[in-house]
Amino acid sequence: MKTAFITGITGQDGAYIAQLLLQKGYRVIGLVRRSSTQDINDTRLKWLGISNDVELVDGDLADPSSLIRLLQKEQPDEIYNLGAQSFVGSSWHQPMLTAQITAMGVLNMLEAVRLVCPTARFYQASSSEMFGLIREPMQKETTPFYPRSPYAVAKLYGHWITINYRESFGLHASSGILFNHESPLRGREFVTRKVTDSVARIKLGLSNELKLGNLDATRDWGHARDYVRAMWMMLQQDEPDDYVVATGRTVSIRDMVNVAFAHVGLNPDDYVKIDPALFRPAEVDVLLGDASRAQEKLGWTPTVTLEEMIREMVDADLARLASAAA
Ligand code: GDR
Repeated sequence: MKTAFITGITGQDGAYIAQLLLQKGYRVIGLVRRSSTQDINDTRLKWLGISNDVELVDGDLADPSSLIRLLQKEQPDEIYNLGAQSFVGSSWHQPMLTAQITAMGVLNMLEAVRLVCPTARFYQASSSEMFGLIREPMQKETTPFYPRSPYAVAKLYGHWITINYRESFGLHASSGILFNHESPLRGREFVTRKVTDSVARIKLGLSNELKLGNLDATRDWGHARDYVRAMWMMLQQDEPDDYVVATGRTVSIRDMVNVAFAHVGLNPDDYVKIDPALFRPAEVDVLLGDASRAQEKLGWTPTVTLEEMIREMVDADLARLASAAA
């Protein structure tokens, strides 16, 4: 039986990759941060019905000794480094924390792997945000980067240190440059889930407005369940590499909002208000990925359209709110 070690297991991608690995017969270990004020947030693992099937262990990406101790004990075959301060908006308010976790946390993990289990396969969650002010109309692995937020700058460090450890020490370390990927498990701070949750509340009479920032930005949006499959496929290759994971279609925030409201038969003009406070100090206007390498080398293709995904998310939010009220 193979053992997988996942950082960020309580997040959207961590929960979905844990589910996929359990289905494939892995023993799944997840790193969690203890806090004196909160219980472990395992709502996503519970939602997928797998909270009793994974083993949660205490540690912190900011504490290298905890990582070394855990890898020594668990001796994983595969490591998925998904833990991060992952909200772009917050990275302007907490730039140093973002650097400590999203950048230095990667180095802490790589050092622990190099010292303790150098033959383990390592996945780094890189991000399309690294393309930022895009240098090519479609972004692929060789497109130059131009990060536009403290988050993206930190992710760029994580990306390059992963490549450097692969080249310096021969680690089987791969980096997935994932474009935006969403699902009913997405946090409410991200725009798709904020929209689907609000649309469900408005439909149920629990709210009557939705405040948003820049509606003109466009994103290449896929489904998280499809994207975690690409992560696993990367670690099954003989050779490590970097891969863009994207759908090849970009849609504006405005059009995504329209899909969500249309699904419940409401007009967004009656509810959406623009709030200048929600605009970012520097915006990523357009992202559009070219996932040819993932398609050719991994045989990976996305299976869910944006429209299908948004409708699934609205339905999930309607069901969740209805059961909370019951
Ligand atoms: P992003 O996702 O920054 O692309 O990063 P997010 O959903 O936060 O923003 C997408 C776009 O929507 C615009 N926007 C708003 N965004 C939020 N969150 N809230 C709003 O009210 C709002 N109004 C408009 C934003 O300005 C932006 O243009 C996500 C994260 O998951 C990263 O961790 C990941 O690396 C990348 O996707 C790929």
